[in-house]
Amino acid sequence: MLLIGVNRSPYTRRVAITLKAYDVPFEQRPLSGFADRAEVRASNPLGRIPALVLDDGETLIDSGAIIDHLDEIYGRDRALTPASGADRRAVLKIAALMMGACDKGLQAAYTRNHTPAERIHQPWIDDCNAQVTSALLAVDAVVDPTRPYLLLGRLTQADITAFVAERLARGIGLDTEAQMPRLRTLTRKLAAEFPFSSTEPPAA
Ligand SMILES: N[C@@H](CCC(=O)N[C@@H](CS)C(=O)NCC(=O)O)C(=O)O
Repeated sequence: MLLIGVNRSPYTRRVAITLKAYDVPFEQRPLSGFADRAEVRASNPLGRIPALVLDDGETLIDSGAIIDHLDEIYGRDRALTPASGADRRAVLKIAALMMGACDKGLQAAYTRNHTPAERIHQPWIDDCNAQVTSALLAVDAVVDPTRPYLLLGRLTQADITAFVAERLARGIGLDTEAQMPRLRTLTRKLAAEFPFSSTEPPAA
C-alpha cells in the first residue's frame, strides 16, 4: 500500500495516523499538492493529496473516502468511526467540524500565499480564521479533561481530526493554548501516542 502526500497536510496525516492506528503497513511518497503538481495529478486528476494506492493498483482519493475504506477493511467492530447509530453520528459530526476547519484554515493560507499582496482581502482571511476558531471552540467544549479521548472512551476519528485541525490552527497563527486549552491538552496527550508521534512531519 502506498500513501501519496506529505504529513504537513492535515488530510494526509489523518490517513497516515489511521493506517498506524490500524497497524497497516504502508509506504509513503511525500509529494506536495503544489510543489509536485504533475506527479500528484498522475494519482489524483484533481491534483490533491492524499491518494492511497492499494496493493492491487486501485487508487483511492480524498481522506474521507480513503478512511471509509480503511474502516471497512481493517476497523471491523472497532472502527475508528463506528458503523452505525448515535456513536457514528457523534464521531462524524466532530470529524466534519474539524475537516471543515482545515478547509477554512487552508483557504486563508492559500489566499495569503497565492494572491498578489495588493489584492489580498483581509476581511475574507479574518472570516476564515473566525470559522476555524469557532469550530475548534465547539470541540474544546466537548473535551472532558478527566478522559483520555473525546468520545466513547477510546480513540476515534474525532480525536484524529481534532488533532490535525488543532495542529493546522497553530500553524496559521491561532493561539490554541490560550483559546482552546482543553483541546490543546488533549492534542499534547495524543502527540505522545505512536500513531501520532510516528507521523510527525519533519520541521519545515
Ligand atoms: N477534501 C480533501 C482535501 C485535500 C486537500 O485539499 N489537500 C491539499 C493539501 S493540504 C492539496 O492537495 N491542495 C492542493 C490544491 O488544492 O491544489 C481531502 O479530505 O483529502
